[in-house]
Amino acid sequence: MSLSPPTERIWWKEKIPTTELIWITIAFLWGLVMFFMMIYWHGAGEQNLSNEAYRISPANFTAKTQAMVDQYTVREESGYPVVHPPPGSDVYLIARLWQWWPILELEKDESYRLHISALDWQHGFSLQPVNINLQIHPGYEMVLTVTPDQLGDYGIVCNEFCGIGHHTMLGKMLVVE
Ligand SMILES: [Cu+2]
Repeated sequence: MSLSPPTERIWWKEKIPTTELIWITIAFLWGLVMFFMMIYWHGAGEQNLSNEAYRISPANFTAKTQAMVDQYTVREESGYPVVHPPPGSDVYLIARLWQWWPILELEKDESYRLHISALDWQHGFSLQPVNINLQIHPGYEMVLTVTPDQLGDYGIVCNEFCGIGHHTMLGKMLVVE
């Protein structure tokens, strides 16, 4: 069966039925409410990350991360350097096939500038169990000001499918006194 044309030639000038008009009005008003709630929640909802993004080359990002690792590594854990940078400093985390590198050890109630970037392709940063999620792209760094307020070992999983080793892409972040 082929499509048949509307019976009325000027179909777009037909009167809108009352029930449809009511639904259009409700949907429009609700859309308006949600639009302003979006702005309100950004400040009061404590659910949106105020992250910044900058262009950076993978080589440049690697160099900055390596410099931090060279200077502040305190020990090793299963082949990964554990880095304890000074409070207030810039800390770097690399996402690549298939690891989060290095392990960052941060102090409780101190602020850091956390930079995250990918060296190869897209990965998803997901901090567990606090559920902080960011998309990580090569060529861009995500920068967050973080102040960890609870002690513990946090897991970092990749939640953006990135190939055969995706499920093994686990990292760690430590918050200590
Ligand atoms: Cu992945």
